[in-house]
Amino acid sequence: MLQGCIPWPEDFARAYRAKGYWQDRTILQAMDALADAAPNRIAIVDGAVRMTHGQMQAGSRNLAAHFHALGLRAGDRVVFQMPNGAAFFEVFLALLRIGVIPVMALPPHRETELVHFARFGGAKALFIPQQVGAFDFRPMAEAVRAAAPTIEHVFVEGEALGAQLSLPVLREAAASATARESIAQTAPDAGDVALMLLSGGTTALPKLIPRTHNDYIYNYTQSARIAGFDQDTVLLVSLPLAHNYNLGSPGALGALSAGGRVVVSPRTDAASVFALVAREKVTAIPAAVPLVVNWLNDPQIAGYDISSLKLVQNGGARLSPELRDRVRKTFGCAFQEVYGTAEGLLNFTRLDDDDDKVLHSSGAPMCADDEIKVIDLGGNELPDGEAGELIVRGPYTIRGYYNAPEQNAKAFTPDGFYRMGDIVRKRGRYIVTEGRKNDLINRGGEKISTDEIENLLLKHPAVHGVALVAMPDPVFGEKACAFVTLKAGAALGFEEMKTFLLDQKIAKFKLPERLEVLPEFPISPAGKILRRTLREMIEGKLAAER
Ligand code: DBH
Repeated sequence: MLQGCIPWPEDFARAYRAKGYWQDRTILQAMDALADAAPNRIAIVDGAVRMTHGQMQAGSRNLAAHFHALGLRAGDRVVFQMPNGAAFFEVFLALLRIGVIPVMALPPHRETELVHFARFGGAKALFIPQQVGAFDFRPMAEAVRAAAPTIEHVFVEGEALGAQLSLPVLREAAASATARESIAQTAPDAGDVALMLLSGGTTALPKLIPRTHNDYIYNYTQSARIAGFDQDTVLLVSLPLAHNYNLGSPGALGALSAGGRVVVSPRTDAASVFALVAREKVTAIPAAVPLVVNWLNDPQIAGYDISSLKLVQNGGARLSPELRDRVRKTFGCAFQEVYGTAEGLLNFTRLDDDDDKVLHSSGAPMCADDEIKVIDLGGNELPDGEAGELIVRGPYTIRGYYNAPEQNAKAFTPDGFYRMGDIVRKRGRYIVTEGRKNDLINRGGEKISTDEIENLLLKHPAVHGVALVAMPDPVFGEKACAFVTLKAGAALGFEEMKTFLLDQKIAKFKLPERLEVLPEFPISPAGKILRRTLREMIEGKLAAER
């Protein structure tokens, strides 16, 4: 395994193989098998492009030969910031073909993050879009190259600047016979690192998560089984493909592995998404809280035939029971809550679960050998029903971040459990999330679950979105401050909020002691609300008022 990565202990690896979770196949072998079996089957629909498995295979072979001729070798890392689209898959497979490890950056990442990934990963190349919206990535790439001298090549999905290389130009040029020969010799091992995902931490720069072929294939094939994917699956992806949720939980790779296809939506608004659902007969959509809220409140949906839709999933942050039920009724499909992490563990509500589980839980682990425990601050395991931190070990949960011994000492227990950082309760194998470990507000000893109050505030007719954060207080240490966004034309005052919450019969100490109305939330590249930014905002405001 790549130096700087922590493998599973031998006895665990043996057991995971014996139980069939690890099949000693690479992602590339799995994708090539699909292409060999059905070269004319459509894999990716991206605007007017309908790319078959055969085309994707041939295109990725040619690009792999070019990359190899340019000096990229097995075990090298590259920063991969490809935009959502057909080219994303072709380039991704080309890299896997020669054992090059893509570090999966997200489209909103900019110079600071990319320099961090490039330096930290010792990256040899950078893959970027030419332009997204008004932003030209090419000058930024030069700044990254200047700050991270390991970068030898910048590949642009579009026109190249200066010494940069244009992917469309490479695509058009047939690689030399020698280059093609040499890539036929490179066969990565299934125990090797296939890709690196980014940790979702919103409090620091992301850490790199090495995922092996063995564990990641299990990740997307098992989650595809649990989502009921098959060869008729048409998955619409509108969120970043580089994110574990959309890539492999089950996401695009899960849909392809089941024999289905992926439709890429360039936009997330209801009209764009549902027009594509109607046109492409989409059966499944991985969604997230802000999208669900917008779609449910958009009257345009009524104008589209979305009868093909069988499943809408929610991942990234918990969706309230009310909205889960509205998804089922409004879209006429099943709902699945996905609670997972790029570090590994994935929990799903099952398609045949009763309403109590589908509406109120965060699902159960997808693997019988996901060892989950809920622990207290002293590390002691808690009984069912008690709230504590979730920790996990299993066949697709990493044992350590890449090159990060100090963070690993904090993020993993000595016996190899990954600390999820979430406060949860267990009900048998089912998990109910309560909030982040650090999102609990401690008001002079009284703990306030941000999730609980947020869900209550979401019921207010004026409220569109809400985030409860801790604000410093000289007496209590911390108090709760409610940041909200409002529905168009609506208003909400502090007293009205308090009365509304008190009417829900909750303990008074849980009441937010300040209300801040925002036009929109600051969000991370993965679409999560940046609570740390909100905390800094309120700290700044309080300091200015003193
Ligand atoms: O929040 C996440 O990071 C996440 C959520 C659902 C995730 O990584 C996943 C599924 O794979």
